[in-house]
Amino acid sequence: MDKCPFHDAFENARKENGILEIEDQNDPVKMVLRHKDVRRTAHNWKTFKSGARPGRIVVPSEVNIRDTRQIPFEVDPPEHKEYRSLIEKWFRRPLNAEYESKLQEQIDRAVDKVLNGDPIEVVHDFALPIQSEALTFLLNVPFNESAIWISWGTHVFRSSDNPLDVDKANLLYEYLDQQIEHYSSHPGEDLYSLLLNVVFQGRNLSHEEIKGILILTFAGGRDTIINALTNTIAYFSDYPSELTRIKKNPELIPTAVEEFIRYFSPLTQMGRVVTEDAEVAGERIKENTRVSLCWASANRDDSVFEHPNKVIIDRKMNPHVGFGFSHHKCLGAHHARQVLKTFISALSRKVTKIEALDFEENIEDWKVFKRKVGYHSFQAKFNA
Ligand code: EMZ
Repeated sequence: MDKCPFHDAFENARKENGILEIEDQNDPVKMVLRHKDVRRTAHNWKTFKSGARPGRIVVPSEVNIRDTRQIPFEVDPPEHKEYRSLIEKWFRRPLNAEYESKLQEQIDRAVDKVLNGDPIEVVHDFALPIQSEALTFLLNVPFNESAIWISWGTHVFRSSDNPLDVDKANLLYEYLDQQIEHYSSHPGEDLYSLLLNVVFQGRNLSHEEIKGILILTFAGGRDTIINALTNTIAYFSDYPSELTRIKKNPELIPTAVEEFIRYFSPLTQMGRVVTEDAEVAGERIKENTRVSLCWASANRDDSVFEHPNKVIIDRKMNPHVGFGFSHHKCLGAHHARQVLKTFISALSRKVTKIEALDFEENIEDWKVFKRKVGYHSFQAKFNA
């Protein structure tokens, strides 16, 4: 039985108007819902910019809780490309065989630990540690650092009672200030040292720029990966036969990963600020207002995906936008894909059955739409 479905929250609005407006801290957002419009709008950075006031393109807006610009995602071309090229090679390291085997060892160990038959809480005691431990490989810093990050919980700007938590954000900021300081006198083979030494427009990066890149590295791949891992568990608890199918046909893992990213769409949307009066999906959009690219809606567009509300793990054509689209496409995508692939591989090799016992859904509620992004908690039992 489908106990853990992820419904399409936008079907009617996408078919009827293609645009859905939400209120967000007196700075409304016109969400772009159709796959074609999302891609077109993402391409057009001159009219729909990312380099606005820091925090404004995020929904909910973070302008009231931070001043630091996250780089490269809050920067437009041509500077965007210059920043991105400094770190692109580093973010391709997850494709190396050595990185893959380190991940596999880590995730195999995590899965072995839950196989004793006792129920566990997946979000905090399984997905969060896996995400944080894997992040040590992306930064290439000591494994033990993950213990600190785990203590911050599932999101760096949100806590259970506050969606925009300044105190929490400051934990990360202070931590990064210390780390940048530390590595400036102890250079090594890590991401901090790389950033401290690169040359950008004939100079070194400033502390603030380095921090902006690191905040994004910590924040962007956190709740998104945690939700993707938990949701995958939820899916296999409903469809154990699909896990068996993958066990018999591990070559299905890459298409299964893409399909989960499409179906779960861990990031609902990302905003842009409009630089001149424009029109999207027949709707007039005024200068200096906000639009958003709704990845979650585009990924269920039936003019692009056949049976969009079904998980088809061997889906052939899958032009999903779960990692964004165009020049701002997710820099951490290689890492995220490897984590998910390794995770599914470990589950399929080691687990026969996942029993969902109890859970609390995490619903984004914007009044005009409600969307399930994952779980606040998920109790489950794993049988070897
Ligand atoms: C921002 C964003 C990046 C934002 C790709 O997404 O992730 C959100 O979780 C953060 O709150 O600041 O980093």
